[in-house]
Amino acid sequence: MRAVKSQTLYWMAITFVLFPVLILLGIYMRSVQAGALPALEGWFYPMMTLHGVGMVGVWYVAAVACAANVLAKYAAPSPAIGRLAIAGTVVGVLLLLACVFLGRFAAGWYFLYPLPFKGEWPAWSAVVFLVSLTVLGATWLVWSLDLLRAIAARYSLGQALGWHYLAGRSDPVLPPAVLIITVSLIASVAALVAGVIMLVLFYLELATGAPNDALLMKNLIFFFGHTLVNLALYLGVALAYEVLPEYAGRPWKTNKVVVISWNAVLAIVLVAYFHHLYMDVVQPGVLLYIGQVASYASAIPAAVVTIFGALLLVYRARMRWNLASILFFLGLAGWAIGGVGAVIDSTISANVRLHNTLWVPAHFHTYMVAGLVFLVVAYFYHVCQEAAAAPERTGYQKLLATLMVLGAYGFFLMFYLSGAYSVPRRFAAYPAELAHGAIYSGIAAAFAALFLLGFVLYLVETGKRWRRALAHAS
Ligand code: HEM
Ligand SMILES: [Cu+2]
Repeated sequence: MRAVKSQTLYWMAITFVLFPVLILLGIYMRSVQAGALPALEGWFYPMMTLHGVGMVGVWYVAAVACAANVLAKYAAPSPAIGRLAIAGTVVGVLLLLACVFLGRFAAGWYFLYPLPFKGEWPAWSAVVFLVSLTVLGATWLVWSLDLLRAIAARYSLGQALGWHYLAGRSDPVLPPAVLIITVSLIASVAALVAGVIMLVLFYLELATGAPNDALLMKNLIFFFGHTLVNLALYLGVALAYEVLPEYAGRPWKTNKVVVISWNAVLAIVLVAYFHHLYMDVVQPGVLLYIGQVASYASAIPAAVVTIFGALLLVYRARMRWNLASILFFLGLAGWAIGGVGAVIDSTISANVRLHNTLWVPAHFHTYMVAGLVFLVVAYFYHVCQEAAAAPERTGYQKLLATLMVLGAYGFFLMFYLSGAYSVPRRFAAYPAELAHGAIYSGIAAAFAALFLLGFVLYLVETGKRWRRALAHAS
């Protein structure tokens, strides 16, 4: 338990270093798109790739690390596997940096087949990229399996999924966070196994020269990518279930509705990815309809049940508002707001217009930045503050939260407006017909800088407590 606690502090340090760097890459991209950095335009696509893979990876591991820390209260994750996860992640990140900076690898965060083999970058950089993902994927698979093992040592599968609640029993007591973490880790294993299969197919093609089936590869990559990103968010939500009650002074317990909805999530999350293939006319049509229905359905159990649950928890409660509870609340809101953007985009008749416009980054940045990031940094602060018990400066905390919210939503709004006015995503420079795209980019860069300022203030507030927590832990 102690080892997992100090590992959580190391994961925080990794996140605190990488996130600001990756934000700077985002600001750099918006500046290039605004036409402000013509000399550096050639780096746009390698940096877009690094930003995308880096952000998704950082926030996935940060969320799993928080989940492991929660689990350590109820079960016994292996400290050795925890160390392996840190080491494997560091090696994977170094390989990623090498292929992007030395090889200018630039196939984007989901490196759609066969692009890695067709770009202007040297062949070795594509191989290093695939090896980097293999190291990361294999490490995270082992980590997820160990956390599931720890859960299985304490609960049977049926109990961990809360099925005894459906029969009217509540013994053993299952905290909702453990239920959600179980669901997410099962999805994580499925996603990572699909990722490993896809990587093996890439290697086979490298070895034999025989081409792969592009449609199969696209299904595998989105099953992997969609599922991984989704479950990272669910892990963030699990943290809110675990911690928000402490600030509300009321319990947030597992009940039948919670059990049914999170079991449904497990089924739905695995088929919603079809919404990434609406433009692939060779994909059997029925799967696309399943994708639309599943995308809608996924909003009900998770979001509606959780959001109503959270509102009931807070309603007329004697809330203790500090940086943690504020960010948890904002994080749930951002998750729901981004979800609305996602449901619009997953509607086939709307997707025909919005596909590959900046609407796509608009909605996923909303639930990643204002959802997942807020939830995780809320938890980080909570853990550090618990250990350090330092006096809290409410005014300062409200100020930095305000800066982060204003910066984030201003930045999202520019993406949404661009998407609504048909500006495509992944354009380093906008042609004259899309001159409005460049204007939105410049405004977005300024808002993103505001967000970064807020985050730096957060780091000052949390960093002090982090140091004290580290001193206690060692
Ligand atoms: C908070 C500051 C952030 C800024 C300023 C930022 C900025 C950007 C920009 C400008 C793009 C390129 C959009 C385009 O023209 O297609 C982008 C893409 C992307 N971002 Fe972010 N972002 C931020 C945070 C995040 C976070 C927290 C995540 C995930 C957890 C994330 C994941 C991605 C992904 C996956 C892409 C797509 C890359 C691709 O198309 O291959 N970003 N971001
Ligand atoms: Cu998706």
